[in-house]
Amino acid sequence: MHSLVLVGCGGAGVKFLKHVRKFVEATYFEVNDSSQGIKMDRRLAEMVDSVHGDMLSKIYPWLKEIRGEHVVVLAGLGGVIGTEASKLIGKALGKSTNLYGIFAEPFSMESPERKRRSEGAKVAIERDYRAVFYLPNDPLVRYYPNLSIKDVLEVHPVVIQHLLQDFQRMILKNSMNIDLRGVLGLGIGFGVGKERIRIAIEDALDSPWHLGEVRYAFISGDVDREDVEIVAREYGFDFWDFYKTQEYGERIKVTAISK
Ligand SMILES: Nc1nc2c(ncn2[C@@H]2O[C@H](COP(=O)(O)OP(=O)(O)OP(=O)(O)O)[C@@H](O)[C@H]2O)c(=O)[nH]1
Ligand SMILES: [Mg+2]
Repeated sequence: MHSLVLVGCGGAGVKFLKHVRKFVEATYFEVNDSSQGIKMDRRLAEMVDSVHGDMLSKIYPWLKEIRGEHVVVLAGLGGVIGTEASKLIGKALGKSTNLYGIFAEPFSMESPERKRRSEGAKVAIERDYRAVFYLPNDPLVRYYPNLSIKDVLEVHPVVIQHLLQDFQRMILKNSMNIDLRGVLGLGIGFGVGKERIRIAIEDALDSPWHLGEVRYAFISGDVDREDVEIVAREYGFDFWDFYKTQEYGERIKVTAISK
């Protein structure tokens, strides 16, 4: 298994990390303005844009602790700490590390300031990260009209958990077969019943977070690879893989990645 380093930045990032911890074995770092984990002073967070080169590790000495073959940063964009820490990690580690990001984007009903900060950060993030998944909050409200905002906020941690499980089990080891670069779209799906493989694929295709075309599918569950192959072949994915596990019970899980 590939070793992962997971970094949760800001309130949302730390929250996502707390959930993922129960499911994914990795080295964990929390970066926030609270006393737990790495403490990032708000004042120092606000000056990220003006610090460069050797000064980075002088002003933010904790950057040196974050090292690994594959580093994944989790955050919600739009606030100060999570946004600035994500940019900072990109600037400091992007050239030397396989750096991936999974970012929630703020609701448009939040302040325009948050939107501005989020949009500005995306430019820097896309320059410095190898691959990025944006999971905007807005489409979830349209997608799940019956969920309260509180419940909508709980979708992200679970989706991120599932993506990271597959990252470790199937995605990283197939990095020769998939083009894991740039801005990527995502869908997670589940299926039960007789047609559960197909239902899970359709569910993963039907996501508010896809972009372009769905290129890759990662399928897991308690079935035989041959049965998966029959269905997966019909969809003409550029690449797909299967991981046999009993942990989802009778459910089949599919992670679809688009580009
Ligand atoms: N989907 C989802 N989004 C969240 C959640 N919590 C926060 N966000 C989003 O993430 C953005 C950043 O929020 P935080 O992570 O709390 O902000 P921060 O990085 O701690 O920065 P400060 O506001 O300066 O404390 C918010 O504007 C929300 O849109 C969550 O639980 N789920
Ligand atoms: Mg905060």
